[in-house]
Amino acid sequence: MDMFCFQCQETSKGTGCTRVGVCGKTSEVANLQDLMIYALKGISQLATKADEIGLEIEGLDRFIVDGLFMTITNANFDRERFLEKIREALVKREEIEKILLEKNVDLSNLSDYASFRVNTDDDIIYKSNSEEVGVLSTKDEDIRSLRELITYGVKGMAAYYEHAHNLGFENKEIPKFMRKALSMITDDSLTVDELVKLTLETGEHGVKAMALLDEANTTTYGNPEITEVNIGVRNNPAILVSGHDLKDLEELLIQTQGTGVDVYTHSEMLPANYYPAFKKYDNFVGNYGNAWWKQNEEFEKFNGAILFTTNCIIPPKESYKDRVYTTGSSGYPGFKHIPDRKGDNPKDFSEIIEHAKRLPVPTEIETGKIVGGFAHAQVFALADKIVEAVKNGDIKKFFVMAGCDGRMKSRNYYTEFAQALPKDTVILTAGCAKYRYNKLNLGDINGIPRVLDAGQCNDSYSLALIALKLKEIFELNDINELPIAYNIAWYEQKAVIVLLSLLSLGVKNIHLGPTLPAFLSPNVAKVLVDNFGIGTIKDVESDIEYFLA
Ligand code: SF4
Ligand code: SF3
Repeated sequence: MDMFCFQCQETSKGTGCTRVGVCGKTSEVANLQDLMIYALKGISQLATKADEIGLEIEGLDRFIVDGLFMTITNANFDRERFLEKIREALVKREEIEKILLEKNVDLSNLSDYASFRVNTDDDIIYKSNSEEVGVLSTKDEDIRSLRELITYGVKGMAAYYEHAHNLGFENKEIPKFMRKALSMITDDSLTVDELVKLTLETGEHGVKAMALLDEANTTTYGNPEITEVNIGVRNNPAILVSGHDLKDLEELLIQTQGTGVDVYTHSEMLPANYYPAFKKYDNFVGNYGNAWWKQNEEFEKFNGAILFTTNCIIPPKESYKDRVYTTGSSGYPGFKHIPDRKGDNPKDFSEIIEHAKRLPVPTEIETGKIVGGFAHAQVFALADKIVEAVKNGDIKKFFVMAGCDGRMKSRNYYTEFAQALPKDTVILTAGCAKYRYNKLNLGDINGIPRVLDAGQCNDSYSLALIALKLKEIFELNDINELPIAYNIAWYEQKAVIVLLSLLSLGVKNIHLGPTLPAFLSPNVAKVLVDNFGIGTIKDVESDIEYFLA
């Protein structure tokens, strides 16, 4: 075994990637990511000591959040960036140690997480390969399962927090919880019950992180509104923006004004089209293509420059790899990386803009429009209409089908499921899962589209707010009494925090597919089934029958 990773839905054989990632991650990078997490756990052990005496370590929140985000599936494949970040982690650790010693905190019994030393790159690689660093170092499979469930939830939380932080929004409680959780999962004395409790607490903080991001996005860019998004192309050179970071998109839109370069969204950046603040840019054309896993084909045809602000990156084809750029936590060896902001100054996108000018215009792959923008404020504005349709029986049920898309054939299920749903049902979606059914023209009910897209996976919070609002309007005691079924598709770790957040809000009977996570041990899966009614998908016909029963 050269590596071990089972954090995403496409893990090899449904059990774990052991030679190379199905995602294209090399064993070397996988092990460096493990060491990155290991170092962050050590930093968190020390930082929680600082938290206990009310000491704030400057820049630490950002450092941990960014380190976690870099290890999310398909975010960063760049060995050099991990080596650099691990070196920085050790410097950070020493800084914290020094501060704690000055305050006479006892550091005589530090764990290996908080005290391991590496001097050269060879040392780092050697350490990253050692048995104590990886996931399998926890021998008890239930403890391992809960530790990883919490780690992946915290990674998802970090992604949400980073976007909010980029817009100048903070809630110190969230990174403090991340440190506490990362530190607690290194504690061998914790029981399964205590870890289950920590898992639920992770969900509670997931809700807080999503609420913070929602506040950051809507305060900065306005509330998403119903929008027809163009999916065709114009005749100018262009940049295609993927990933989830709205601040990066905004700065790029400002810097491309008047340059003759158009900007399009790809995959999870599509919902940027729904924000009022971005509509004023006349070079912001619309969306090109589909979910992340189709990028090989679509980037080739786009012809222009491509910018990744976050996941999901897949190993590139020769035909386009020299015109791809990354920024933020994302990275890939050979792609140019656009450095972070310095203070209040925006990122400098001039190189990618100049590059785009020299490239051919995009090849049209489809024409027409898709409709979205049904985040909470827009849905609340339509509440009367929706409530009336529910009361008079025109809408019988809502299906939350949020989450991720992926390349496995079994995901055709979601297209077939959407097509087979009775005409008196409405799909509530968020995340790149939508690409399985957002171009199907499923019609409307009294003018309400049958697919309501709230936005990115990051906007799943909207779906929870919509459910809570309906509960209030219908004067119900329990969110589970609503005519809402949850059939969620997952792929990476942001979907894990969405799931834990929904559980913490009391949502039951969520179906998760196309398969249950490999990191759930049978006993941990049983806890989720017994307490929350979590299930997985079977086939379209019997699942629809089940949900409508
Ligand atoms: Fe395998 Fe997924 Fe881990 Fe990539 S992220 S190595 S595909 S489990
Ligand atoms: Fe998609 Fe990667 Fe998860 Fe943001 S972009 S939902 S998979």
